[in-house]
Amino acid sequence: MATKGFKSEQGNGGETHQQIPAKGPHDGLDHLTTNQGVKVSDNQNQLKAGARGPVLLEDFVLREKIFHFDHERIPERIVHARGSAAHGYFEVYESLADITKADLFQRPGEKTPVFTRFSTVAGGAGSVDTPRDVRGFAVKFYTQQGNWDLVGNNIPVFFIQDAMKFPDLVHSVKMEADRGYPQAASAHDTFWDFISLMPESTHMIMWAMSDRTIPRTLRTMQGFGVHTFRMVNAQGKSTFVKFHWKPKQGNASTVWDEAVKIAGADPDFQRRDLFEAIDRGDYPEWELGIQAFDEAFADSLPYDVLDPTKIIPEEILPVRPIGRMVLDRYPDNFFAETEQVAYCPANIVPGIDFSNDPLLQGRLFSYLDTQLKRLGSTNFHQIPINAPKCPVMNFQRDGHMQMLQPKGRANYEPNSLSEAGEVSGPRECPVEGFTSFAGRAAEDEQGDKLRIRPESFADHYSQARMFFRSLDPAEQAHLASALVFELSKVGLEHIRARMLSNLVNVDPELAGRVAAGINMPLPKASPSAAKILDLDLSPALRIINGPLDLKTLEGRSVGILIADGSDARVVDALTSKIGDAGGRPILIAPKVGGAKMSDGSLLKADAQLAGFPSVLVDAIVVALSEDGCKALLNEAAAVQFVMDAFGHLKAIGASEAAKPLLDKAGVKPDEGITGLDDAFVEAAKTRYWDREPKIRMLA
Ligand code: HDE
Repeated sequence: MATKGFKSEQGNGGETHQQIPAKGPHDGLDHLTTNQGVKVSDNQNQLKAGARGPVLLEDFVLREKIFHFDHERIPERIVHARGSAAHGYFEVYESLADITKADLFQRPGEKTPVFTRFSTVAGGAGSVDTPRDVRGFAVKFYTQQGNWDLVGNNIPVFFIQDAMKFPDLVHSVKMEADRGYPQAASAHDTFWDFISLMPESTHMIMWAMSDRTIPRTLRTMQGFGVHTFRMVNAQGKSTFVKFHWKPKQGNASTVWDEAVKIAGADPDFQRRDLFEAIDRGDYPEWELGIQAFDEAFADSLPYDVLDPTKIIPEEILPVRPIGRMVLDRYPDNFFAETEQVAYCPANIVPGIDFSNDPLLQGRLFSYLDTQLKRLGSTNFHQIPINAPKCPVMNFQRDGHMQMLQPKGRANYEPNSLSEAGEVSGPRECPVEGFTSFAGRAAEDEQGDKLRIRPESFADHYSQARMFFRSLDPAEQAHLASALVFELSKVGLEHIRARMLSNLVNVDPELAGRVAAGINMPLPKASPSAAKILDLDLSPALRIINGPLDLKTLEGRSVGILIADGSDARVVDALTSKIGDAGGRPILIAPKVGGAKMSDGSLLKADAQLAGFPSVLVDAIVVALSEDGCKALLNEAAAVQFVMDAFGHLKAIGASEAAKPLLDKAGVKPDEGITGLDDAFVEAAKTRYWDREPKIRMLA
């Protein structure tokens, strides 16, 4: 059968193509090309022998396109695979010349560009944003002296004290080896088996089970450098430092049920939030602070500052603010920037140095190694997102994907290849070049080769106890309930029992609550390698009623439920008041096209009710007429909208006519339940923790 072919206006999208104006060589339009720069005439059809005939191998346009597509993925990060990032700047407040010679800290007001990536740890790159998990908080400072990476977390301590245990920790938390689940969750046997056998993880477990690991947004979490680092000044004097990032937006977390529901409603909730905040000019900001101290202070503490399972409470050593970071630009391309960025704790600049923290020392090896695996070439530093913004000059050459074309003969040093017989090319700089802090090794910092932990790392429980006892009672209940939830997912009873024994060391009352929650007898305390101390409490560790629990609408969102018959004037007035208070009103209606208001006008909605549950906002307004309410009483999404807002302890402002819906959703009056007036705008600035014991059986 002879079939005539038709040219590329046909096929899928053929009609659209017909509408595109014909392009000629000088028409000023951008033309598709191959990667060799050859213009492509037809991007719809393979090259065939006849209209219905076989495809020809010589179709280099097709083969190049498919070849490139086939190789689009690179290995995802083994940990911290799922992340979101943004560009911005760091601005230093005052000169820190007294403690560091690092160039970025010398001139007040000077700005240094940064690229910051936030991540979860356990899940794959395609996992959800809101599992219970630690968050990575990695900042690349592109300083004039080279890149400095502060690769931290949103929790100031870590699970383990020695890099030797990291692969074991990560294997235990990732999906189980035989069954391939659960993804992005610590609530399973292998994790708790490992944890219960590693008492050094107990302090971190307190943080991991607290509200810190279910942050509301990336903008509302703290960051920490975790390890003790050093700053070194021009005179060579070293000061120990711990780094802290404090969000200007305040600290805010979700409740667990909410985090779980967000995962279904919007798996990209936190990534979207970061993008949208930057997009509307509400730039997220953090203050960088340091706890600076000397050896004598370190020696005075009842724990070791080289032990990454310990903090120095702010009440003992206040955090000195040194600058601020503003994130004001979302990446142009997710893969090129967020995926290819390569952080490395070994990237430091003159004026900053390491401590002997054995976990930090292990990390110094790992990251470079992982970059080679992921990015496939030793030249990954040439990728724009990784490239320093200061000159890079050396005699390193060649390698996969070399982007540079060095000129001349000299590719070694020393040389005498210049015409005058002098060295050609860059040379070392003893004055400004990086020199490691030499220090003087203490007795226990030298000696025989040993695989040993210092005795000063032996206390695994005192700070865990301090953390738990410092929390607000509502947070303590969340923490205990999280332990109950996680251990309830553990099948092997001996693991649960062993974990309970460790918890007795933290706080017998906590252990009792958890034991009751899983209905198991409370075992005896597990042996402790060191005496457990009752350290002074640190209220600065709280989220709820803590120093960063800002009662504010700034940067927060309010979902306003409207339907046919809603009062346009009331909705309008409330919308402006929410906006005036810095909040973001989001109109939600049964149909996205909008609702017909009582005055006959059509008010367009931002979101459709069935696709926008109240977990996606920080407070809700139910602005319904009698008829509107009556109609929505038969809409499960409306009942659930209100029920969840109540259950997640959010403020609810409602019209009189909406009362039947509130009743159906089980809403009981309290301080957070208001009318549609100014009282709502005030109420929406916080959550109602007192409501919780009335609606949820917490441990
Ligand atoms: Fe990491 N970690 N880590 N880590 N880590 C990685 O590097 C590693 C640790 C942290 O957004 C990997 O490029 C070891 C502590 C963040 O790209 C890998 C040890 C802290 C990120 C690696 C630790 C972190 C990573 C995987 C124990 C908080 C994501 C991909 C010795 C202070 C950075 C990569 C980003 C990523 C190794 C412990 C934070 C495999 C061996 C402690 C925020 O190299």
